[in-house]
Amino acid sequence: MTRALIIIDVQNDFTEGGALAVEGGAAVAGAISALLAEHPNTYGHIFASRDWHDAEGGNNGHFAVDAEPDFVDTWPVHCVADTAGAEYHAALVLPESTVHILKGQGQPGYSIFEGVDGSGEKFGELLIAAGVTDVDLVGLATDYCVRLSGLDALEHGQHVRVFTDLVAGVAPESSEQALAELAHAGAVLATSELVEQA
Ligand code: VGL
Repeated sequence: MTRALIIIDVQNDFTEGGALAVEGGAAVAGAISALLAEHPNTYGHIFASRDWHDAEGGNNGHFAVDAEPDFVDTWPVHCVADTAGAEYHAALVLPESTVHILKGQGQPGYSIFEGVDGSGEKFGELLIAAGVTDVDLVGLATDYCVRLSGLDALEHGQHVRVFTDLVAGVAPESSEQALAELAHAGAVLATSELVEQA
């Protein structure tokens, strides 16, 4: 069994004060860093994604252009590549070995499986190359990018645990639904206290 930690979109725009702030986002950033500090040797592989949208063109309908966002399919402008909003939250402290994944260039790109590393390698290929069989999923937002990343991971045959104390969502109801859907699809919902448990 080879387990990876997957950290979804812990970025300034998804945390308090950002363009698409998720309540509790900053706390999640700090709590993930605390987990990594307390368990520095648990994960041989750590992947962190960032939403990395184009400034122009609406990213294939993802940004509400000349309209109000509906906060389901269309969103305020957020996480534009190379802007402060797209940077990791300052409280997220990542080990040197972290593999950084970018997604959403010109498209919604909710799932980390739509992302690539700095050399353009697809995330799914990187997981396979690393021999990863099990993933622990944390980050933002529960009801969108965490949800779709988790469902994709299950489809790719991964054993998936979602640490429910290390995620935060856009809305309470859709976040609850997302966790229920993930559990139904085969994910284990756990708290990060179980980090050392196989
Ligand atoms: C996300 C809404 C819009 C996310 C991304 O990271 O969950 N949510 N774009």
